[in-house]
Amino acid sequence: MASEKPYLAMTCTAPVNIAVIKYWGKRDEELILPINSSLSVTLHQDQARCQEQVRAALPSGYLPLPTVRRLARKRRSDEEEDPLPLSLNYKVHVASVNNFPTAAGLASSASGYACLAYALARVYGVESDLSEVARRGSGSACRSLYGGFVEWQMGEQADGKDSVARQVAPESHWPELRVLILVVSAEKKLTGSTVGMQTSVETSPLLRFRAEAVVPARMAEMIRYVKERNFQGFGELTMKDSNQFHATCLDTFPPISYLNDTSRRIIHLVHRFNAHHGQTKVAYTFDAGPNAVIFTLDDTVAEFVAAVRHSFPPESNGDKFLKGLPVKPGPLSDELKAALGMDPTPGSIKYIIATQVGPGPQILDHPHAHLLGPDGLPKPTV
Ligand code: 2P0
Repeated sequence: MASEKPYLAMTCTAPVNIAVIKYWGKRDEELILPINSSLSVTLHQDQARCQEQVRAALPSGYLPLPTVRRLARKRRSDEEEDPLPLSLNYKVHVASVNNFPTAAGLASSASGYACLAYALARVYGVESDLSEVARRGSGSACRSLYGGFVEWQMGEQADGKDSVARQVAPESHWPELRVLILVVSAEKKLTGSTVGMQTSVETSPLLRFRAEAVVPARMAEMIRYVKERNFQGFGELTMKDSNQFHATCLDTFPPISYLNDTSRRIIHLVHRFNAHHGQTKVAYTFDAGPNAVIFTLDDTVAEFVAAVRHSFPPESNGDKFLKGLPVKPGPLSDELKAALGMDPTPGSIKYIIATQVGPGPQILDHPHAHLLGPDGLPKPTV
């Protein structure tokens, strides 16, 4: 073993992001270039993040991401002297863990590839935009490179150089915004995103119409709502875009359906809740699965969680039903109960994760954060 050789190690974390204008469909499968731009909210890493350690050692072989190798080479040739004791021929070891349950249905590939791109770039001293590296792991991963509110511009160039993520507003921009993940089901989905969107591109005329005629205006509108912190506009457009994405799934042939009965009951609950208040106080969005992500403001969280508990009472885990940020027991008026007009379905929501908007990837430099042992293999706890 080449243990005398110096090596560099880096431990980083990257967040999960939730799209409010959805990405669905590629114009280039190889470069992972989308047919429309998309916009997401980065979730706080206290509740959902991927942590990875990348360790370069043991000369020979390859780097797993050709793009990083290319960027690193470019950087080397730009400099006269190489300050890093690192050869591009070193192998790398990668260890990766998530702090959120797989059952939460959150996009683990987005946080995982963003984390890998970020950590590799730190090890290899790459300082250029990492959108391309993360994107080529998983399209939506490029949006996890930034905190706050992030757009992935589809770009126009055939080589994808202008298909990049950029921050629209930082995580401090809208401190009242809250996110609730309603975990519905732990079942594995029938259709994966990559194959699902491929079939949609091939067969759905609605998806083409959406990409060409709907999303460009929606992107501009959504960016304006975020900048203005306009929850009415933000919430309504978030729900409409989620619904249109699921409509394109149904328009796909054979059809794809990611929502289940509980998802549809959540949609109903949100609309009844908003109708009772005479305004959009809560908004839902669903990705390629049945779990709901709810956006609301801090003054509405307690009442909405009470409405969810009333309509979807926990079966046996009452004390563990709510995870993440603390939520005070909320009031639920008889008028609101009556307005919801739903017979309770116990156990159909497994638990709720309460979180908020958060920052982009971080470097963890304390030794406890390391996932790989001195032999380059994962520590037993990983
Ligand atoms: C999104 N989704 O914008 C959309 C909404 C799911 C529904 O991005 O094939 O894992 O690796 O580029 O990024 C999920 O797709 O797919 C996704 P690939 P990805 O978040």
